[in-house]
Amino acid sequence: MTKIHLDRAHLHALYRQMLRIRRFEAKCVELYQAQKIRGFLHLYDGEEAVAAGVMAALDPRDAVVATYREHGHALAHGVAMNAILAEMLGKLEGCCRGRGGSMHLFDRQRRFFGGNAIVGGGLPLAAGIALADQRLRPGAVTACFFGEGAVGEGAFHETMNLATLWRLPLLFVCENNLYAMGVPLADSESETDIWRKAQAYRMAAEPVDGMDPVQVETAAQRAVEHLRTGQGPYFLECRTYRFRAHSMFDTQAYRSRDEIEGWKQRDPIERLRAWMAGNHQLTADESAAIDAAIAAEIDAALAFAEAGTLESVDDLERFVLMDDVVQEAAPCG
Ligand SMILES: Cc1ncc(C[n+]2csc(CCOP(=O)(O)OP(=O)(O)O)c2C)c(N)n1
Repeated sequence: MTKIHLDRAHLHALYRQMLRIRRFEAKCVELYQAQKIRGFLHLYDGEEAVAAGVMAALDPRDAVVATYREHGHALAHGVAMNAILAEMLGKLEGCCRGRGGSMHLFDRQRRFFGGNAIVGGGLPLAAGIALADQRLRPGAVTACFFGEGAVGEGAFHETMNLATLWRLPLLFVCENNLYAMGVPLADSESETDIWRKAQAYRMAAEPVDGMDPVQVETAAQRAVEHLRTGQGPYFLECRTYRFRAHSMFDTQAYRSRDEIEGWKQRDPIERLRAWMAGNHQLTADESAAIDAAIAAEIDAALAFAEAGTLESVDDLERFVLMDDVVQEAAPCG
């Protein structure tokens, strides 16, 4: 049976990771409003328990594929905050030389394979990575995160089918936040218990409270044990909610203030903080120290990103042809 060690240090690590993501994104909002971050910006507020909980069950040999709402996944899988923020500011020092931006974070050495702007686009990629790992890195797992909006895509069903057929070490993590942009789940899906779709593909699957990092991690540990022992793919439907707009501009006419406020009562960060404080697991001093460490990390990342360089226009055609990529890319981690 899967057990996680809920000692003080582990609880603090889960809390710190979620808060780090939340505060990092709050800084991104400021930078966006100051027009230092351009383009789209999709925030993960409210959903942090999913990335923090799943990543706590993974280790560095494992691969991660995510969506355009992926700052938290990249941070939690070990991509450096410096490189992420520099990327978002379009600087050469960014994890994709400033060419990817917010939606396309990528770090081959950390095995973080995007950042994907196409809904459902990460799923077939994840299947390919899992297939390669099945042969080249036995025991490694690929975790693929996607929204419930992706489950109407053909690529979702094709990937599910092949994952079971080939017993791929692939962890499907559906982040069901109830809305695909402005479309409520019940208006687009005949089966709103998303995890049940996996049963049609004979895949192990379960729904999870995505507002609770401990429950997410426990389920993810169960899944990873199953995957590492070659028992085929696993599907987690993490039920969660985004507290903010889909992207930076969205009137949110599709949901009520009461609904948003109701979900905010279940804020994963605040709930864990209150539980730890009430159970002698977090003192005021410890909480202040976590706050200060996160603030210092963000300040340092911002200084690094702002001091970075914009790519020269002369380099515009580099990395367009495969020869440049092969010759100049860093060795695979
Ligand atoms: C193939 C494709 N179709 C449409 C879009 C436009 N689009 C961007 S985000 C989005 C909603 C996706 O919702 P969901 O998968 O639930 O993820 P969430 O944004 O809620 O995290 C859509 C339709 C797209 N990016 N790709």
